[in-house]
Amino acid sequence: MRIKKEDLLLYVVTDRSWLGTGNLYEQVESVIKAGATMVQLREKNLPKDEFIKEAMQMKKITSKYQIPLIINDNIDVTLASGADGVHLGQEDEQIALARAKLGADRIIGLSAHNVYEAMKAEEYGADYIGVGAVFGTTTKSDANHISMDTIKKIRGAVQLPMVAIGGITKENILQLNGSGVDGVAVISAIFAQPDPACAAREMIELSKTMVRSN
Ligand code: TZP
Ligand code: MG
Repeated sequence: MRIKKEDLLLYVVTDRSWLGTGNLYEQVESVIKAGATMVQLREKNLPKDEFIKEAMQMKKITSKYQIPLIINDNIDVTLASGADGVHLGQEDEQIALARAKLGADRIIGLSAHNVYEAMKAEEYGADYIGVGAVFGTTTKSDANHISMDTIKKIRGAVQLPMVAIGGITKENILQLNGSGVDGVAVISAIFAQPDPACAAREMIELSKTMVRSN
Protein backbone atom coordinates (compact mmCIF):
# COMPACT_ATOMS: atom_id res chain seq x y z
CA MET A 1 0.00 0.00 0.00
CA ARG A 2 1.35 3.42 -0.99
CA ILE A 3 -0.40 5.31 1.79
CA LYS A 4 -2.07 4.63 5.12
CA LYS A 5 -5.02 6.54 6.52
CA GLU A 6 -2.83 7.54 9.50
CA ASP A 7 -0.50 9.38 7.14
CA LEU A 8 -3.27 11.94 6.64
CA LEU A 9 -3.76 12.85 10.30
CA LEU A 10 -1.86 16.12 9.99
CA TYR A 11 -0.94 16.87 6.40
CA VAL A 12 0.94 20.16 6.27
CA VAL A 13 1.04 22.11 3.02
CA THR A 14 3.81 24.69 2.62
CA ASP A 15 3.23 28.29 1.65
CA ARG A 16 6.22 30.60 1.39
CA SER A 17 4.02 33.70 1.62
CA TRP A 18 3.97 33.10 5.39
CA LEU A 19 7.68 32.48 5.66
CA GLY A 20 8.95 36.04 6.20
CA THR A 21 12.63 35.84 7.02
CA GLY A 22 12.28 32.23 8.19
CA ASN A 23 13.79 29.15 6.60
CA LEU A 24 11.34 26.76 4.95
CA TYR A 25 13.38 23.63 5.73
CA GLU A 26 13.80 24.48 9.39
CA GLN A 27 10.15 25.38 9.67
CA VAL A 28 9.01 22.12 8.09
CA GLU A 29 11.41 20.04 10.17
CA SER A 30 10.14 21.64 13.38
CA VAL A 31 6.55 20.92 12.35
CA ILE A 32 7.39 17.28 11.57
CA LYS A 33 9.04 16.90 14.97
CA ALA A 34 5.84 18.30 16.47
CA GLY A 35 3.75 15.59 14.84
CA ALA A 36 2.99 16.37 11.17
CA THR A 37 2.41 13.08 9.37
CA MET A 38 2.80 14.14 5.73
CA VAL A 39 4.19 17.19 3.87
CA GLN A 40 3.11 18.77 0.61
CA LEU A 41 5.46 21.17 -1.11
CA ARG A 42 3.24 23.74 -2.80
CA GLU A 43 5.03 26.29 -4.99
CA LYS A 44 2.96 28.31 -7.39
CA ASN A 45 5.64 30.69 -8.68
CA LEU A 46 8.98 28.91 -8.60
CA PRO A 47 10.91 28.04 -11.80
CA LYS A 48 11.06 24.29 -12.31
CA ASP A 49 14.79 23.90 -11.63
CA GLU A 50 14.49 25.72 -8.31
CA PHE A 51 11.39 23.72 -7.44
CA ILE A 52 13.36 20.50 -8.06
CA LYS A 53 16.27 21.63 -5.89
CA GLU A 54 13.91 22.60 -3.11
CA ALA A 55 12.05 19.29 -3.37
CA MET A 56 15.31 17.33 -3.20
CA GLN A 57 16.33 19.20 -0.07
CA MET A 58 12.88 18.72 1.47
CA LYS A 59 12.97 15.01 0.63
CA LYS A 60 16.11 14.63 2.77
CA ILE A 61 14.17 16.01 5.72
CA THR A 62 11.01 13.96 5.26
CA SER A 63 13.09 10.80 4.71
CA LYS A 64 14.86 11.38 8.01
CA TYR A 65 11.47 11.20 9.75
CA GLN A 66 10.07 8.59 7.34
CA ILE A 67 7.02 10.56 6.31
CA PRO A 68 5.79 11.04 2.73
CA LEU A 69 6.69 14.13 0.68
CA ILE A 70 4.07 15.11 -1.89
CA ILE A 71 4.61 17.68 -4.64
CA ASN A 72 1.75 19.97 -5.60
CA ASP A 73 0.76 19.76 -9.27
CA ASN A 74 4.10 18.94 -10.83
CA ILE A 75 4.91 15.41 -12.06
CA ASP A 76 8.31 16.34 -13.48
CA VAL A 77 9.39 17.76 -10.12
CA THR A 78 8.06 14.65 -8.37
CA LEU A 79 10.13 12.37 -10.59
CA ALA A 80 13.29 14.48 -10.63
CA SER A 81 13.36 14.99 -6.87
CA GLY A 82 12.53 11.48 -5.74
CA ALA A 83 9.49 12.74 -3.85
CA ASP A 84 6.96 10.14 -2.73
CA GLY A 85 4.09 11.44 -4.80
CA VAL A 86 2.08 14.22 -6.35
CA HIS A 87 -1.14 16.03 -5.53
CA LEU A 88 -3.27 16.91 -8.53
CA GLY A 89 -6.30 19.14 -8.92
CA GLN A 90 -9.16 18.39 -11.27
CA GLU A 91 -7.63 20.84 -13.74
CA ASP A 92 -4.15 19.27 -13.61
CA GLU A 93 -2.74 16.22 -15.40
CA GLN A 94 -5.19 13.36 -15.85
CA ILE A 95 -4.63 10.65 -13.30
CA ALA A 96 -4.11 7.84 -15.82
CA LEU A 97 -1.34 9.78 -17.51
CA ALA A 98 0.15 10.70 -14.15
CA ARG A 99 0.22 7.01 -13.14
CA ALA A 100 1.86 6.07 -16.44
CA LYS A 101 4.58 8.65 -15.87
CA LEU A 102 5.09 7.98 -12.16
CA GLY A 103 4.93 4.19 -12.13
CA ALA A 104 3.36 1.96 -9.51
CA ASP A 105 5.25 3.09 -6.43
CA ARG A 106 4.36 6.77 -6.12
CA ILE A 107 1.43 8.27 -4.31
CA ILE A 108 -1.15 10.21 -6.33
CA GLY A 109 -3.55 12.43 -4.42
CA LEU A 110 -6.47 14.11 -6.09
CA SER A 111 -8.72 16.99 -5.10
CA ALA A 112 -12.40 16.04 -5.19
CA HIS A 113 -15.39 18.31 -4.60
CA ASN A 114 -18.29 15.93 -5.04
CA VAL A 115 -19.24 12.25 -5.11
CA TYR A 116 -18.70 11.98 -8.85
CA GLU A 117 -15.11 13.27 -8.71
CA ALA A 118 -14.36 11.07 -5.69
CA MET A 119 -15.66 7.93 -7.41
CA LYS A 120 -13.66 8.74 -10.54
CA ALA A 121 -10.55 9.24 -8.40
CA GLU A 122 -11.03 5.80 -6.87
CA GLU A 123 -11.77 4.17 -10.21
CA TYR A 124 -8.62 5.63 -11.76
CA GLY A 125 -6.36 4.55 -8.93
CA ALA A 126 -5.81 7.64 -6.78
CA ASP A 127 -4.25 6.84 -3.41
CA TYR A 128 -6.15 9.47 -1.45
CA ILE A 129 -8.48 12.37 -2.04
CA GLY A 130 -8.46 15.88 -0.63
CA VAL A 131 -11.92 17.34 -0.09
CA GLY A 132 -12.65 21.02 0.42
CA ALA A 133 -12.77 23.80 1.03
CA VAL A 134 -14.56 22.60 4.14
CA PHE A 135 -14.43 26.06 5.76
CA GLY A 136 -13.84 29.53 4.40
CA THR A 137 -10.23 30.05 3.36
CA THR A 138 -8.31 33.04 2.08
CA THR A 139 -5.29 30.91 1.17
CA LYS A 140 -6.72 29.66 -2.13
CA SER A 141 -8.73 32.33 -3.89
CA ASP A 142 -10.67 30.00 -6.21
CA ALA A 143 -11.56 27.39 -3.58
CA ASN A 144 -15.27 26.61 -3.42
CA HIS A 145 -16.92 25.65 -0.18
CA ILE A 146 -18.28 22.12 0.19
CA SER A 147 -20.82 21.18 2.80
CA MET A 148 -20.62 18.65 5.62
CA ASP A 149 -23.39 16.76 3.87
CA THR A 150 -21.26 16.44 0.72
CA ILE A 151 -18.25 15.26 2.75
CA LYS A 152 -20.36 12.53 4.36
CA LYS A 153 -21.79 11.50 0.98
CA ILE A 154 -18.27 11.25 -0.45
CA ARG A 155 -17.21 9.17 2.57
CA GLY A 156 -20.11 6.84 1.94
CA ALA A 157 -19.25 6.48 -1.74
CA VAL A 158 -15.52 5.66 -1.65
CA GLN A 159 -13.10 3.62 0.45
CA LEU A 160 -10.12 5.85 -0.33
CA PRO A 161 -8.21 7.59 2.44
CA MET A 162 -9.64 11.10 2.57
CA VAL A 163 -8.29 14.36 3.97
CA ALA A 164 -10.24 17.57 4.55
CA ILE A 165 -8.76 20.91 3.48
CA GLY A 166 -9.63 24.58 3.55
CA GLY A 167 -9.83 26.99 6.44
CA ILE A 168 -9.32 24.33 9.10
CA THR A 169 -8.17 25.74 12.44
CA LYS A 170 -7.87 24.44 15.98
CA GLU A 171 -11.12 26.31 16.70
CA ASN A 172 -13.21 24.59 14.01
CA ILE A 173 -11.55 21.19 13.41
CA LEU A 174 -13.90 19.36 15.78
CA GLN A 175 -16.83 20.43 13.61
CA LEU A 176 -15.51 17.65 11.34
CA ASN A 177 -16.35 15.04 13.99
CA GLY A 178 -18.31 12.24 12.43
CA SER A 179 -17.53 13.38 8.88
CA GLY A 180 -15.49 10.28 8.12
CA VAL A 181 -12.35 12.14 7.06
CA ASP A 182 -9.01 10.59 8.02
CA GLY A 183 -7.21 13.83 8.79
CA VAL A 184 -6.72 17.46 7.94
CA ALA A 185 -4.57 19.29 5.39
CA VAL A 186 -3.61 22.72 6.61
CA ILE A 187 -1.61 25.73 5.54
CA SER A 188 -2.31 28.86 7.57
CA ALA A 189 -3.32 27.07 10.79
CA ILE A 190 0.31 25.96 10.98
CA PHE A 191 2.51 28.17 8.83
CA ALA A 192 0.83 31.51 9.55
CA GLN A 193 1.21 30.97 13.28
CA PRO A 194 3.91 32.66 15.37
CA ASP A 195 5.00 29.19 16.55
CA PRO A 196 4.22 26.60 13.85
CA ALA A 197 5.56 23.69 15.94
CA CYS A 198 3.30 24.57 18.85
CA ALA A 199 0.35 24.86 16.45
CA ALA A 200 1.19 21.43 15.00
CA ARG A 201 1.35 19.84 18.46
CA GLU A 202 -2.15 21.11 19.24
CA MET A 203 -3.51 20.24 15.83
CA ILE A 204 -2.34 16.62 15.77
CA GLU A 205 -4.07 15.94 19.08
CA LEU A 206 -7.28 17.55 17.86
CA SER A 207 -7.08 15.62 14.60
CA LYS A 208 -6.75 12.32 16.49
CA THR A 209 -9.79 13.26 18.56
CA MET A 210 -11.72 14.15 15.41
CA VAL A 211 -10.80 10.89 13.67
CA ARG A 212 -11.75 8.83 16.74
CA SER A 213 -15.26 10.27 16.46
CA ASN A 214 -15.83 8.71 13.03
N1 TZP B 1 -7.20 23.73 -1.55
C1 TZP B 1 -8.45 23.90 -1.12
S1 TZP B 1 -8.50 25.04 0.13
C2 TZP B 1 -6.82 25.26 0.09
C3 TZP B 1 -6.28 24.47 -0.90
C4 TZP B 1 -4.85 24.40 -1.24
C5 TZP B 1 -6.11 26.22 0.98
C6 TZP B 1 -5.91 25.69 2.35
O1 TZP B 1 -5.23 26.65 3.13
P1 TZP B 1 -5.67 27.00 4.62
O2 TZP B 1 -4.76 28.15 4.99
O3 TZP B 1 -5.39 25.79 5.46
O4 TZP B 1 -7.11 27.41 4.56
MG1 MG C 1 -3.30 21.92 -8.66
